[in-house]
Amino acid sequence: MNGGPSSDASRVLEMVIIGAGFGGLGMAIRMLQEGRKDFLLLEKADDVGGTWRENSYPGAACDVQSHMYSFSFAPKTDWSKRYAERPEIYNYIQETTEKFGLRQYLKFNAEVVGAQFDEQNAFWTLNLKDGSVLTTKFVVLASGPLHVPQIPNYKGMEKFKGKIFHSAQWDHSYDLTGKKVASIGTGGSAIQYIPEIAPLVKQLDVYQRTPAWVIPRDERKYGNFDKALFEKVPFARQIHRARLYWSNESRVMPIFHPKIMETAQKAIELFIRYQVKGDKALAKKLTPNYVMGCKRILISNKYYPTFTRKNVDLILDSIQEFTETGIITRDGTHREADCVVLGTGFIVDPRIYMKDFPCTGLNGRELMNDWKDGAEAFYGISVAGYPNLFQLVGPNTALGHNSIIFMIEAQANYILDAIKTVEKKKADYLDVKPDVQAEFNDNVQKKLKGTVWQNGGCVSWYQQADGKNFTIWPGYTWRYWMETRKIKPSAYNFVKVKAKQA
Ligand code: N01
Repeated sequence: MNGGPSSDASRVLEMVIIGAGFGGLGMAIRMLQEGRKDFLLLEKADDVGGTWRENSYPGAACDVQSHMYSFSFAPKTDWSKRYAERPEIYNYIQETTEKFGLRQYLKFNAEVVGAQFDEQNAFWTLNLKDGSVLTTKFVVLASGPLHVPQIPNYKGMEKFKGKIFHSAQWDHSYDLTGKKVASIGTGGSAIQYIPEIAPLVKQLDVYQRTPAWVIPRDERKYGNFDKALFEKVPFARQIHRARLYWSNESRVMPIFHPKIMETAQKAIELFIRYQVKGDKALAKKLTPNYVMGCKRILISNKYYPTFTRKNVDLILDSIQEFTETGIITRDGTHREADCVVLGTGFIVDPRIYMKDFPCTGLNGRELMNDWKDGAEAFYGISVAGYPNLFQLVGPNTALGHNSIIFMIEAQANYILDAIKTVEKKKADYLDVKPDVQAEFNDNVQKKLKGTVWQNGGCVSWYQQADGKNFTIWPGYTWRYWMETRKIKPSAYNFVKVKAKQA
């Protein structure tokens, strides 16, 4: 920290934003754009970037188009490709951090381990891991839902003498060249690193529990003409962005009508067969038995062909146990491995990954207790009983079809409008009404019924253990944007502390 707003720790800040990924940085920029400088951006690591800092595995790339996967208020005109790879996105995040002068608001190695609302004084107290304490009027949780690696607990795993690491904790000091590698999982991360490491290793065994639907990726690069046009004619870039946006939105229709999706699947089944050079048996193993979209639809032109390599095996038998030198599957086969890569995803349910984060709201209520049946919020942003606390990419606001940056921008605008409304009403805090929140969530769940996200015939991380979908916004993002353009004052209680005490 270079001085900046935190110099006086005893002062109540206007806002503390937790997490310096796309969400936290976007919120911070919007605060500055509104002339609000009394905030801190806390980050548990030592750099910005969130998921794009952590996920450095070979082939890491985005499956949303570059011009959509960037802030509307921080345009980059010279994206190299339709779908950017991790280094370019990470650079964009760094450049945006500098461009908006965010460093002076950032505090690194600052992990928040607890939060309590002080009802008498209407501020939040935040406890940091190093023992320090901050007080703030508003809190924005921007820690993101995909940052705690899910590490499986197989019998005998501790015995394994080789190397094991998770895709989000890639050990770049370990050279995979010429090694026997076992890779577990076939989700968004694995389908990106598998084609990259296959040519390096001696043998790659891919353990697949459930196949993913992988559709073609648009590999086109932007030429110099496009880049110059986007630079010199901002309107041309806006039109391009709008075209990408609406083509993504058009996917919602089949999502609401799984029958339409089943028809689209036929084309992808042909794509799989073509990519594995007509090997019907292999294509069958790689073809999912659930409706496309039930799990995130992935994009790659390199994934399926990897399985035609002589040094790559696709293993469908489930893992029984680890040995000192490899993995035994249920059919009793032992396969040797020098290294095991866990492409096993993340713990997405906040009730699990936030269980050691006490968050105490009005009257001593605990967030994890209020969420015991599932995480819920109003538009994913406000939770009843937790005044002046907001979330980015909270419950039911992740997407299966478009750019999450769009949602983050809508949420940051909403939060700013909420703050302004508190000021306008000369209140000290706002708190969403419990019945409004409950009705909102009933509607979300009703809309999810019948969609591929809820009834696509798969088990996905969109759902909590009892099957309730707690992650996905069920529908068009323009609708979300329209509904969150302004806060609805009638949805909230506005409280003035002094008046209350009098
Ligand atoms: O994780 P996943 P990911 N034994 O949960 C399997 C985003 N992302 O890291 O389907 C055996 O998708 C699991 O099997 P199953 C994106 O939102 C974005 O790949 O549960 N297997 C699955 O195959 C994505 O969805 C980009 O049966 C086990 C895999 O591991 C999210 O991150 C790029 C297992 C996990 O897949 C997570 O992706 C990459 C076990 N015990 C990722 N546990 C962008 O481009 C799990 N599996 C923006």
